[in-house]
Amino acid sequence: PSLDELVARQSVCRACPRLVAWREQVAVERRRAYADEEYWGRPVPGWGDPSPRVMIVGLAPAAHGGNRTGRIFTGDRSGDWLFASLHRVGLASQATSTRADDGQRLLGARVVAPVRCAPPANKPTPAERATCAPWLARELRFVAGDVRAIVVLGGYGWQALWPALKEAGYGTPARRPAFGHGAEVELTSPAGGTTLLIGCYHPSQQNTFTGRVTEAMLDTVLTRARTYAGL
Ligand code: DU
Repeated sequence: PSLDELVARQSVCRACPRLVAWREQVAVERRRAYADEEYWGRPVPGWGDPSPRVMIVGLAPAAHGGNRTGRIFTGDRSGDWLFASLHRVGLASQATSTRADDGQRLLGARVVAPVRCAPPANKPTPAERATCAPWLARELRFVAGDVRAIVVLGGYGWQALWPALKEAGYGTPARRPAFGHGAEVELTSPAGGTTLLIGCYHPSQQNTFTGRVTEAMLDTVLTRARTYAGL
């Protein structure tokens, strides 16, 4: 199958009953500001460059963000920070990402969530994370020949990514290093060569409001990924 086919298949997955119920309930109830919009209400696949040098790994779609617009990090506050930074460092064509038809393009980058359905309280269960991992592994395997750097937004993604990396054929250190902002691990790519894994604090409102993560901190990590990847 092609990457397009993989994207199509993952967008109709119904493997996790709790997540299916939640994503659809949110899509019916909606937030007042979006009452007139048709919500996507399905799994949100990876998006961006089909041959990315830089892969960005989040957590899960936001109920009224990706679960509404159908494009990951699009139409939510975390995405406002992420796409603005991607644009500043030259990995996105526009500074904002508001809807699937806004013309935004990622330049050498691709964004993916390890859990593809919006979870209640933004907290997938360990079982849901394990059920979703093969989608991420397949996508990683597809793009492994191009990917040189993987940026992981938050400790959750760091944990979730690990088994998928192994399943995709990456060589990983025996012990998983601790997550931290700017933490780096060199992986052996299944395509040969080295892929750099970099930790980055998640631009969630909790982190941006408190100043735990700043624009400069995001720009620094994304620039490191871009230059390591030869872009
Ligand atoms: O039609 P297309 O150029 O293959 O793009 C499909 C889809 O992927 C569109 O939302 C733009 C996005 N995209 C991107 O962000 N970066 C690329 O390099 C290629 C496509």
